[in-house]
Amino acid sequence: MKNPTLMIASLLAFYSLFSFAMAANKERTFIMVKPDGVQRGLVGKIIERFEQKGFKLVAMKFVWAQKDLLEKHYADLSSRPFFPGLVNYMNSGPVVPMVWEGLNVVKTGRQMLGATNPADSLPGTIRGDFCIQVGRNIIHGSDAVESAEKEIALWFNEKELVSWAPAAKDWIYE
Ligand code: DAT
Ligand code: MG
Repeated sequence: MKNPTLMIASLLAFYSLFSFAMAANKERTFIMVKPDGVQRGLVGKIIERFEQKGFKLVAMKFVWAQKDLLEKHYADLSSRPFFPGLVNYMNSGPVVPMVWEGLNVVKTGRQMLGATNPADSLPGTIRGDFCIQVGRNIIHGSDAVESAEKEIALWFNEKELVSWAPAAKDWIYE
């Protein structure tokens, strides 16, 4: 390629495509094992699903969440009749909030969780395999990139989001 302008333009195009792809791989979602998942000893199995898929763990903690945090987390549902019961259930024991990162992790994460009501969750999904009723559906996952950002900021501060490169990344992404 003899034309320097063309060469620079090609390099720029390559670089922007490359950084676009890299940014896509950095999508994040908020996943939380609910109190029933913790009490039933399913934390390890749930983490395993996300790990074995190839998603990257960015943050995790073990907390007994206060009601005001849970009310904020589920603020969109505050007018629903099941809201007080939902907050009580979420406050009935410790939970495991996590941040997972990867290509399309929000949508794929929701697919891995299965339908909200375990009666409709397909076998092979987390809810489909491990629970029976909507009020004991063991896991939360963000439903959109925007809600994921809000939820991550609600449960974690910037310093708790760990920056690291998994050794397997070049074997997960082409
Ligand atoms: P999801 O958790 O799949 O995002 P959601 O945001 O609509 O579902 O509701 C949050 C939680 O509230 C859900 O995981 C379980 C509970 N919930 C939802 N609908 C319910 C209902 N009709 N009766 C009882 N609990 C319900
Ligand atoms: Mg939801």
